[in-house]
Amino acid sequence: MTKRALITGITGQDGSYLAEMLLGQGYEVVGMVRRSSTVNFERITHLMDDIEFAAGDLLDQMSMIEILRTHRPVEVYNLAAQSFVQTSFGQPVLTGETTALGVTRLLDAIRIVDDSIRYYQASSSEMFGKVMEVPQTEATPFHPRSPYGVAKVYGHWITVNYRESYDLHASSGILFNHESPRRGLEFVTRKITHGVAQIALGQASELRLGNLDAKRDWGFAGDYVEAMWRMLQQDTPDDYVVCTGETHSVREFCELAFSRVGLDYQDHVAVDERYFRPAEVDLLVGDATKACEQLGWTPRTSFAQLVEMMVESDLEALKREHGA
Ligand code: NAP
Ligand code: F7E
Repeated sequence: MTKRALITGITGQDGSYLAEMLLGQGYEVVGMVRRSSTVNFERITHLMDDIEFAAGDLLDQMSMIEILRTHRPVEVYNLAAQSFVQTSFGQPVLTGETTALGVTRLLDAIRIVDDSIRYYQASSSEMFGKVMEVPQTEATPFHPRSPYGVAKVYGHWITVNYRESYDLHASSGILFNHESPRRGLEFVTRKITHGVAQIALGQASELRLGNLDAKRDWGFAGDYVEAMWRMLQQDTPDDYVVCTGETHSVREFCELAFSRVGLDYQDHVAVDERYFRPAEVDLLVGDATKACEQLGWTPRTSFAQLVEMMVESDLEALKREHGA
């Protein structure tokens, strides 16, 4: 029988890769989208004929109850969030409403409409924040460093709570940073690769960044959505760290990205305090042993391959745009 999955956040980076993967497996995919004054479907243009869209918002519980009643999914992937850490300092209440309370609204909608639905929560390595141990595992205590991180801790624990209170098949993936050519331009990796492409093509000369010493465990989003799906195929719901186990600084990312086009990052990168955060997460590096052993999941894309893929994609896109 064909399985139907609901994805919230389908217009986002991960939503687009997950939709592709599920459609490839024969799923019917329903994507929840919120109203906006302009269309925002760039990442899923190639899937428009295959996805069914449903209007809803994490801020509006009735809209989600209605979607569940109408579309009757067997799996729900909650990827929607205010996901940019920097913005969460400027809009902490909106971030809490969406990224924290939005999770309760959706879990409650599931409990009311059909408690047999399997649920995936997009938890985050930002919950580890000021890290209590290296590397971070499912057992590492949380110490978030931003309103976004705090909201994700709430979303994580309410998912655990609904699993324990109402026996929901609800799992959390504690995903470390994952990137792709579809990453939003405000995130550091894409900002760098887009900037490198502009500089290489003579469209810019400088790239202004914040803290170059922050270290992240960066993987490829296309690999990570597979882990989400695997979690919901388990008999028992659980929480899993998903990461590469390698960490690199923003500076290293710059070095490699600029070197792909034969340039030295030191000639083009300027540090700009506007991009510093009130509290920083200095180092993230995870241990995905549990996901590897229980889900049979491992990342396939290396750091160097990821950087190359993103630089190449931005170069191609800018050349197309400018008719080169
Ligand atoms: P993203 O590109 O920023 O996408 C976020 C999605 O959420 C978009 O589709 C956005 O819709 C939607 N959204 C925002 N507010 C909403 C609301 N009130 N109601 C309904 N939809 C709303 O994020 P991503 O990188 O794909 O990440 C997916 C999820 O994983 C997020 O929950 C993120 O916090 C989490 N996460 C990401 C990473 C990572 O490294 N990428 C790591 C750990 C966890 P619009 O297009 O309309 O704005
Ligand atoms: O920053 C530093 C910045 O914004 C990474 C989200 O997907 O992953 C993401 O959150 C690091 C930080 O991602 C700039 O200070 C330096 O230390 O790319 P980012 P993030 O904050 O790690 C987690 C796992 C999520 O869950 C989030 O949703 O890079 N950095 N200079 C900069 N960052 C940005 N954005 N811009 C700069 O110019």
